[in-house]
Amino acid sequence: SLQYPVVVSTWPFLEAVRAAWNAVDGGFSAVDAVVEGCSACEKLRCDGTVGPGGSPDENGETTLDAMVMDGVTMEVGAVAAMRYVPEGIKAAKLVLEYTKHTMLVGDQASAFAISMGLQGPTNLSSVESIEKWTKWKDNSCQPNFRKNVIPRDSCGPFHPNGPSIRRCLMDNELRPNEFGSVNVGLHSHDTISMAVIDQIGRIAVGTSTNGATFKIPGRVGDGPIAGSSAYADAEVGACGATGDGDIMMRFLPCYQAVENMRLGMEPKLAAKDAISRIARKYPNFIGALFAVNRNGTHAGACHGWTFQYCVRTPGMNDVEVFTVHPQ
Ligand code: SD4
Repeated sequence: SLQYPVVVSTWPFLEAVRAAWNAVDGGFSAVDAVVEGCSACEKLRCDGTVGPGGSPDENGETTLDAMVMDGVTMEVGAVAAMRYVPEGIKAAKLVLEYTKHTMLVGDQASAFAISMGLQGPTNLSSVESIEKWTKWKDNSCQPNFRKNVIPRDSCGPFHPNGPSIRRCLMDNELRPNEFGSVNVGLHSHDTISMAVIDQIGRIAVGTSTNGATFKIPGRVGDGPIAGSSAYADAEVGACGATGDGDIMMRFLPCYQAVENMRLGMEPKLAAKDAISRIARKYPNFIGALFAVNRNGTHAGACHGWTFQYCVRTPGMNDVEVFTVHPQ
């Protein structure tokens, strides 16, 4: 039997799911409910890694990556490395709704969002983000390189206006993993990726994140990439992902999971297969995803950490949290 509407989100972002649920239960479209849900997370600064004031880059600056996708029309709107505008998912929605483009980046994304009426320019730093960055640069500051041959001896030297930062670990102090890559800052929860099936079966997905903590300024992860952090096709279902976007975006895991379901796999197997394809090449990667089919059946899969996602369906009194262990 059909279980509409449905809201699914990465991590126990209960308030975000409640906001999306109230919207979709009140008759909002799947796309609009996704925007409501992700906006709630941005306002609450979920986990300190979504929205303004969250995780900073090497220069101590907070930026936003966000994306929204309509699984009926397959339209996508995304913003990447956006500065000075606190509402990432609303900016993404403006790209989807009012332009013929799919993604805008950097300061031009901010300029577009402000020109379309969003609040800004405002500084996206917070007391917490500055403190996080200060601790990092004074202690564990580690360059985001995977080889020891880069002629770069401090964090953030490519940013002309960047603060001058003390020297990071010496090259020979880098601790590459067995694949030669140095892990970037990944905290336990970093991205909201949300899927909504509305009352008439339309499906949409959205994501919002500050991206990888202490990234090289300009780095864009999986967050704004359709098919990677999230994907929706109303004929099939949807997927949302979280984790090491630098690795995950090489595999388009959410596209894979949705295509797996199209070929007949249940959400559980579809999700597991999408994760396994990454793990076979990168046994140390950290990531997770949920998959939900158009009937509202949902499942999760993860690698390298324990994952939680949360769901609200008509049969539930409130949001329920599901825990998934590495396979
Ligand atoms: C990124 N995927 O930018 C995000 C970070 C994340 O859980 O989801 N961490 O790589």
